[in-house]
Amino acid sequence: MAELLYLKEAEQVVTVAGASDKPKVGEDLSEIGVIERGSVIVEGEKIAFAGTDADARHYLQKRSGKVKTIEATGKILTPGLVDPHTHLVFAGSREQELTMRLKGKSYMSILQAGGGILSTTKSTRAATADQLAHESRLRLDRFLKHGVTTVEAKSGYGLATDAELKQLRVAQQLNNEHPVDVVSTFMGAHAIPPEWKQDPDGFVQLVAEEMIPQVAAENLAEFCDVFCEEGVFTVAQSQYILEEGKKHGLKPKIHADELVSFGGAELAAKVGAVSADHLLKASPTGIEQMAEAGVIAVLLPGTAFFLMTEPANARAMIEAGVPVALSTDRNPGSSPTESLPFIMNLACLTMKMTPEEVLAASTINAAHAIGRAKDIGSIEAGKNADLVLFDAPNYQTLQYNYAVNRVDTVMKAGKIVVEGGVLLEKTDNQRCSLATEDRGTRPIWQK
Ligand code: IZC
Ligand code: ZN
Repeated sequence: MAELLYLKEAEQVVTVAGASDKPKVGEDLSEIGVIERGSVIVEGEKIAFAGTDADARHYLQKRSGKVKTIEATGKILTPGLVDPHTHLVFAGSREQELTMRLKGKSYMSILQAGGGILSTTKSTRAATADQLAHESRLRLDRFLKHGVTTVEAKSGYGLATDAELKQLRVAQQLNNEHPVDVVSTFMGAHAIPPEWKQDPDGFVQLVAEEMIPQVAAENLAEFCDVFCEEGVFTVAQSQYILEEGKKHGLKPKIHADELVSFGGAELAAKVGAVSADHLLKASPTGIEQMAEAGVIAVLLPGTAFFLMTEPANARAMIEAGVPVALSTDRNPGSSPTESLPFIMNLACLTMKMTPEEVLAASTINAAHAIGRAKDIGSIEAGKNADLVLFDAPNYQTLQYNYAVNRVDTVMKAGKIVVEGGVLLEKTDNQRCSLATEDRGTRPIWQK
């Protein structure tokens, strides 16, 4: 019989329980099910029990076999954090764009001049699958050290069939190899590549007629996403791609209303998207329609912070009854961070979400945004034992002591993978531990 793991007497266990069927909305977003002096018992890969420590001791009396105890005194226990929007798999670096933006250039003007997404596309096309896997593994390690146990990962730096498939195969490989679970999204419609600049509709057709069927046939993605934005893909092009994706079993997601109000939120409601992401400029009508259609708003306050713009109106969305989730948007141009806890800080400090709301938005609602709420996102018997022990006396401290990583222990599927803030197993054995992004635009082998 499997040994039981007894996470004993945390100051608080934040369960976020009771919302596995539907994401949390409105006032319910603040109901995070805190158990004071709580304990959790893990059996194999699953949570067997969550409750007060007194009840945990009763539970253990009825069980035979070995029990390993992990003292949680002085710490709080939460579900493993879930990041529902990343551009994980890429090569290259764009740190020079920060200086360009500081000097007044906009994100979109850099893209239109052939930089931005197109710069990352160039380096990603040139990289081998092994290089991409190596670089992305390092990012997954950093996610894990920040308490993130599941991430979504988009393609969209290939922008040609083979290169898109290469990115998605790497994401699938990482899902199999790395402790962090990786849920894949196909995003061939991320930008118009240079070779299609004169014929954007031709590229849209390529995405719909060639890429989507191959991605679906190889089972390489669960979702289909589009960068629906002025100067990138129109509402009509986005709708066409998302509808074609649906025909092949890919559930729609949308990069919506990030830079200008463009009808992205409305389109999300119309196509029945699982989520609409960004929404900095979403219209009041769009927000209303999302609430009616049950589209999850994945908010990315780190992107607004890094692009030095106003964040999304989270309060209006919560009041309208839109389910809200949070994410890093990890990518090399507009949000180069793996710290979901810092994004949670920004959600509080720049969007006025409360500590309770950010916890629900980064766990159960984020799990809903990637179709995983039956298995992860809350601490309940039967769910996967993806858990984080934070070195904090209460959950409010995670937002109060901002920009500090208080992750002590991370458990993934019942196995301890981070202890004392340190990753227990090296996931990558390559000699050079730097990704091209960490090396900067002049790779060290060229110096
Ligand atoms: O590489 O700039 N917004 N896509 C849409 C991104 C940001 C990623 C990037
Ligand atoms: Zn994105």
